[in-house]
Amino acid sequence: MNTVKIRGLEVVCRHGVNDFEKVEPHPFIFDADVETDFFSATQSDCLDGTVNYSSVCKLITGIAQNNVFNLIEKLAYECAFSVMETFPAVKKITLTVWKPEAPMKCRFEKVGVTFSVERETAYLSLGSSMGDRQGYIDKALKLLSKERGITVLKVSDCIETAPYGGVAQNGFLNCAAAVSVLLTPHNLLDVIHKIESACERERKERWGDRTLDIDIVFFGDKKVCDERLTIPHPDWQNRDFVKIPLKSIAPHLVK
Ligand code: A4P
Ligand code: MG
Repeated sequence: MNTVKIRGLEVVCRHGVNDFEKVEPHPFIFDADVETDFFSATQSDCLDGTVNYSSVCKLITGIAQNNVFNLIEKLAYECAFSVMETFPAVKKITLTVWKPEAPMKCRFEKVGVTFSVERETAYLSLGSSMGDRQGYIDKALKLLSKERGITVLKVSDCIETAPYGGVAQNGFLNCAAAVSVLLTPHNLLDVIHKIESACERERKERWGDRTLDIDIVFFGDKKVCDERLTIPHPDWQNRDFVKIPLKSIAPHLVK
């Protein structure tokens, strides 16, 4: 990956937890590493094949000037997310906000925060075996697409599947979805749990019947293994209810 670098972009604006900081403009300094594949621009010598640093600076300046936030964390998040949402060719941004005139009674050069956002394609497996199964899956896909930082790219057809694992009794409706995400795997899991709750999911027994279950099968080529999350999903290769829908939208992932 190649990097477009911005250093020392100064914007005079109004952010801070104190009331006077929201009134009196003061300087903020932005550094950004914008990762994108600009090889085609090296061949064409045209701006089309890269990310225009002037447009990125304009976007950051506008967000900083047109909002009033308490925290530089929030300012960094809004700027980083907006760059990712505005420039689809950006794979990752690492953005630092410095506040050289933070109101502190001590000598310091500057304080700041760094926030990173990376674009990944994740593959989800959705299943329902209770109530209005198609309704729950449709609602889940709608809620996913409403979430900031998630774009639903592709959805497979739903298939009827027999319960797997010996606990669930009902027939399942299963499908797979490809989503572009600007979230970490754990942030995506939190969103999934929120959507499962909105679809009346109750966790009574593991592998039991459920209104909605969403599993993260892949998250780019990242591997995760901790007490909350295992990616790739550990058992996906043994499950036709995952493999068949997944193969229809991402044949390269399933042999
Ligand atoms: N967790 C760990 N890794 C992941 C991941 N990659 N994606 C953790 C999502 N969650 C992950 O899940 C339990 C915990 O797993 C989560 O809190 C999360 O931190 P859960 O959804 O609460 O419980 P569960 O779904 O009963 O357990 P599990 O292990 O996720 O089971 P599966 O693999 O989802 O299997 N038969 C058919 N035909 N179709 C089905 O869709 N589904 C299951 C459930 C059984 N039989 C089925 C189907
Ligand atoms: Mg599950």
